[in-house]
Amino acid sequence: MTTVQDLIDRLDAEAAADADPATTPDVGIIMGSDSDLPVMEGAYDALADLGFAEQTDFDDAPAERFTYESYVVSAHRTPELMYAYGETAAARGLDVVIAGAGGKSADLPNMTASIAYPIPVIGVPVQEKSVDSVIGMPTGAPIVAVDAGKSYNAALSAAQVIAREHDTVEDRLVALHEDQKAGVADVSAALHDRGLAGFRERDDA
Ligand code: RP5
Repeated sequence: MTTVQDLIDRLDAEAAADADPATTPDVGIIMGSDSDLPVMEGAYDALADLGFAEQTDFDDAPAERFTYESYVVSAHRTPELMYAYGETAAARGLDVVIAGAGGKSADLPNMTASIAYPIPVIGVPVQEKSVDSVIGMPTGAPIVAVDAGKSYNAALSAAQVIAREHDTVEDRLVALHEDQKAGVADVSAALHDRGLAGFRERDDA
């Protein structure tokens, strides 16, 4: 069984490895519990839509240039792991972290933002009641955050950060936006041209 100390040792070893940044995960996704996964899956979806691959082995990068990793890290149950993740983020080659947590004490995003600084952290309140604890940071302690449940947008924001250095990611963001525009136009025309009944039939098909 893997212990918290095993994971901390792993992160420390990876940080010390001085790996080529082209082979390290670009985005780190962390969440307070695996019960957050259904909400956090939007982030995985967006990164997949942008051609990012999941990296499950730090020492064996996928062929895709842009990658992400994910871990469960609980601010309250495994504070040592949260500290280690935030502290090693830069040395492990992460450019940006997406952190999601639920409940009223959703402290993983805000604490990770403080520990990983200046690596940007994008907070995802997993529930509506988590919004205040994610975004409520004091002056001088920044966090970027999305609305409750909007993990897809969190990943788009993460890609926007990476796109400042990588034209390929910028091009993919623009193409995704164009796809969304085309999708709205297609739906708009279908609703108008088929009328409500015809549109519903198309939806049922
Ligand atoms: C938070 O507590 C987690 O982010 C999760 O949203 C919530 C409940 O966690 P579990 O009790 O389901 O593990 O820290």
